[in-house]
Amino acid sequence: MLHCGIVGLPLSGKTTIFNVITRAGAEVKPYAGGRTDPNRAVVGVPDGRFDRLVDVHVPKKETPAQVEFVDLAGLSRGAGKGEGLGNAFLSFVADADALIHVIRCFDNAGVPHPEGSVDPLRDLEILELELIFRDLSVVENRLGKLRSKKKLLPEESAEKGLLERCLDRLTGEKPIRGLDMTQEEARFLRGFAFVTSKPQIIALNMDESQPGLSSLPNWDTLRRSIEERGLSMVGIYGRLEMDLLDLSPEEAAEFTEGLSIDEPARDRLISEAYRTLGLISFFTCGPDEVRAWTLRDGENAVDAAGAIHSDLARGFIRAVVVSYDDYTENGDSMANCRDAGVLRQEGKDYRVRDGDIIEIRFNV
Ligand SMILES: Nc1nc2c(ncn2[C@@H]2O[C@H](COP(=O)(O)OP(=O)(O)OP(=O)(O)O)[C@@H](O)[C@H]2O)c(=O)[nH]1
Ligand SMILES: [Mg+2]
Repeated sequence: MLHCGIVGLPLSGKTTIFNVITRAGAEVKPYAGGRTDPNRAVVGVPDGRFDRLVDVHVPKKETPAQVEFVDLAGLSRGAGKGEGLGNAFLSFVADADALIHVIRCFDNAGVPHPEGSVDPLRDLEILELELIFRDLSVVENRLGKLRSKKKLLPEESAEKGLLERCLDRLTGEKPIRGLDMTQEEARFLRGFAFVTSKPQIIALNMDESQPGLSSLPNWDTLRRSIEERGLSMVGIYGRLEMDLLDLSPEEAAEFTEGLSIDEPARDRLISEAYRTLGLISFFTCGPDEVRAWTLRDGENAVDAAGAIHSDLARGFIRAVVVSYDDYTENGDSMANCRDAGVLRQEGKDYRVRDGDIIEIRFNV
């Protein structure tokens, strides 16, 4: 299963936000511990379309799409150069498919800030630089090997050219993420598990005393820096939302009065993570089970069949497909959809779209 790693400086609220997302109840401490083993939990992806399909079909079993979240230990200055426990932490980061970068915006005298003061933009840059240093050491290592060879094979010269472009970006203190490259080059680079090429979401962890993102000091500069990096961001009241998990909706409403919480940050973060991971959902519906299945955006009807069962991919004949909107507009019934002419018979190469409702015809 694809997973999203939660990264950030020590004591930025990573475990708190992990608990908000996963309701796992992991231990939250006011002082950074030397822990390296990450907390992990799988969560159902909130999806109004799925909830509606469950309401309509009242199935015996309901299975939402799932993503795993991993709460990593804090990364400190110097981690990217292998100092302290840097290497151990960074190998967990390298394993993740996408990152949620938690940045501390809350002030809390009881929780020391590793840099001595609250400054979100500085913290963003520190972590980014550590990740850049880590990738730089991977690139330099490999380039060193290629450069010491007397004669390079054609594919090795191509690799050298590509890595030199990565080197240029990294020495310019830019992440590999923004490098202009072909799909083939991107696929090749995946083998290096570069941490600065991973999709990233910025989670700004605020305090109840901060009524919204725009109340943060230097908000305009911070927003511009995040936008320039092409990253999406979510504001979250980490500690407050963790405390809300134990309350009834009425009690929670009282607590959140005056704060800019329209939708819980939990749902937004999970949906954003799902999208950032490049995932889409298709649905299967029946009296036994309503289920959301996960594909990578771009996968086809046979991949959809294979997600359900390898037999369905092996004996694939065709997929019977209707979009979510057409389905709901036609009484949530495949038969009605057929009569209305919105049901489609699709072959192996059909590129599945987010929200498709699918039945696989197969023969084994
Ligand atoms: N005031 C306030 N305190 C918070 C907030 N989020 C987290 N904290 C506190 O900050 C401390 C550290 O929180 P954690 O979630 O453990 O932080 P962490 O980033 O996981 O820390 P390490 O894993 O040790 O690096 C705890 O005492 C939290 O209660 C917040 O939004 N506001
Ligand atoms: Mg933690």
